[in-house]
Amino acid sequence: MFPHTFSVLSEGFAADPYRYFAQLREQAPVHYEPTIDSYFLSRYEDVKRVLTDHEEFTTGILEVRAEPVMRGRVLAQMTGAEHAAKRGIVVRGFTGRALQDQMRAVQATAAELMAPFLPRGRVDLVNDFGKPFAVQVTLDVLGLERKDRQQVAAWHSGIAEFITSLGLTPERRRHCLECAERLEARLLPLIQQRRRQPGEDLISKLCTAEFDGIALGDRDVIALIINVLAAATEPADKTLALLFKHLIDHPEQMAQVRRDPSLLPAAIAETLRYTPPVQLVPRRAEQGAVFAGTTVPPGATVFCMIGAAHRDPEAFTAPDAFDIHRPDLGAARSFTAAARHLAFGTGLHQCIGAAFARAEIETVAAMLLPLLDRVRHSPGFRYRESGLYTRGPVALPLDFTPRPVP
Ligand code: 2IO
Repeated sequence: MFPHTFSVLSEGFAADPYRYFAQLREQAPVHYEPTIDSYFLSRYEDVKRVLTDHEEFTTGILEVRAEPVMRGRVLAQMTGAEHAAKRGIVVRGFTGRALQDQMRAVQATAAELMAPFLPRGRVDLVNDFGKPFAVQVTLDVLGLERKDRQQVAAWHSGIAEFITSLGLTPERRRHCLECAERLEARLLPLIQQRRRQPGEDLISKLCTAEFDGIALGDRDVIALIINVLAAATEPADKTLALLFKHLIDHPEQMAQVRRDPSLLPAAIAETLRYTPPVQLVPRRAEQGAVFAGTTVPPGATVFCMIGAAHRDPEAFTAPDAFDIHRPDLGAARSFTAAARHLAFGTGLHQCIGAAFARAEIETVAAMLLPLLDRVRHSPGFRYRESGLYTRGPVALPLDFTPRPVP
């Protein structure tokens, strides 16, 4: 039957894509999906090639997949001197002193959001904690007001839906574009104000920074803000919940991490390998290409299947095992350009927020682990994930030993 009746758009694949990855890599490593006219690559080697050969495989596809909701061009679409200069500006917003301040805000936010659940001994790590946490941290980084959280969360959902969907109805598309337009209208006066009176936040830095004599215009700033909003928010709650799920499901490794918190970066890196929250990365095959004997035509849309590549036995030994000690993880390099896993992509456009993401998840996990004593799945819970592009638990209800608010 496979691969003729197989579809990445099927209910079976949506329920558990991991069940299909081996067959895909072996029997349909270049899977064509006719209704969306796109090719899905599942082998590590092919995915790596697409992400590193910038001449053959470009980010041109983002003109249609991202630009309409980013309201301008994002870093991933740029190349050469412009890319280097503007990337430099954004990097400075996420390193050194800035990163230290951001992590202090992460701690304060995590403590505040978890407090009401501590005496109850029960929390849904996705819906009670992770989602508001992810949005709040992003607001703090950008310097947006806390009272806007619900509104920004709603706009974020629409924007994320646009970027991550494989086929939108015209109605949904209109809704997503409206979210982006409303957010843009909110941001414009704010940008004018920060240009006059800059603070310590990322928006102020984007407004005032110069790199090699290049400064950012309003269009650039808007697109970068919306990009940071989506990229910092969308995968964060998923990564945190997946980390806790895997550690709860592997009690021995949970005990080791509790005893020795210096293992946390490896546990986070292995979570990103085992279950990457961003499952798909799109590119355009400019001249066409041949993968594993299958030809992809010029101009074709190809999706790199990060989750499938991470389970490729050619790349990782015993890939279906969660093991924070695996020697081929390269834990020390996992949040750098030398990472073996591809959860942050690789090559020229590798995630600019990788170090921030690591610090954020490490900070919140190091805080929560001692607070959530004997943490376990709530009785009767049936685990479910959703999302083909970004993917994570629908919910993660946990029980733990109740305690007074510290
Ligand atoms: C708009 C899927 C949220 C990014 C794109 C250029 C977004 C870009 C990504 C990740 C996560 C998103 N692509 N971050 O895959 O900035």
